[in-house]
Amino acid sequence: GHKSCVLWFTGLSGSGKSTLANAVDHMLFQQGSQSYVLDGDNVRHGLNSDLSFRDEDRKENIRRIGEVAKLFVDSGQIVSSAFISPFREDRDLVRNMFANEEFIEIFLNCPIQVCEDRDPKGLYKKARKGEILHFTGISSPYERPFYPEIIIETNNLSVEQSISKIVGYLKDKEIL
Ligand code: GGZ
Repeated sequence: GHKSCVLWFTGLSGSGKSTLANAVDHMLFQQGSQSYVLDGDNVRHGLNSDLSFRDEDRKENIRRIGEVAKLFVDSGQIVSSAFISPFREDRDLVRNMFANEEFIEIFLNCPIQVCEDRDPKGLYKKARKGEILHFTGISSPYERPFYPEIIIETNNLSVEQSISKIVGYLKDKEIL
């Protein structure tokens, strides 16, 4: 058994949000917990396909994701959400949709140079050339959280170590 909650991953493109969200999801499945991942693949391309990367659209993106996460939490699941969610105000708006213990903000703290070196989709390169506008960290801001529940330095920790840190937190809070 487990308590339902949101694991709200936030960080730059290439900081490891999708990788960790999927790894946590897999681990939760293995140990019999109900869980689900919300990420660009299933939300940005579907429900939010009308939204761009302008500030106002990112705000609406995050608001809708918060509402969807709430539905999943109400249905008893552990939701892992993997979006840049660059604005503090928008993340706090989502935080306030939930009870205190239900919203767990996980800041993937990774230097932009490291994300840019990884550049799995070549997006940083395009952004530097001005081929992608409003790119987070280059031509659009990222506001780091002041008080995240968990901070993970993804350039210093392996996926396994990162998962252990998250699981440790969840057990500590008696969510798992
Ligand atoms: C940032 C962008 C942009 C711009 C496309 N800025 O690394 P990715 O490719 O797979 O993840 C990024 C994803 C960001 O979408 P989010 O919904 O997470 O952003 S937000 O929370 O700010 O609404 C990146 C790709 O989309 N991408 N254009 N301009 N990332």
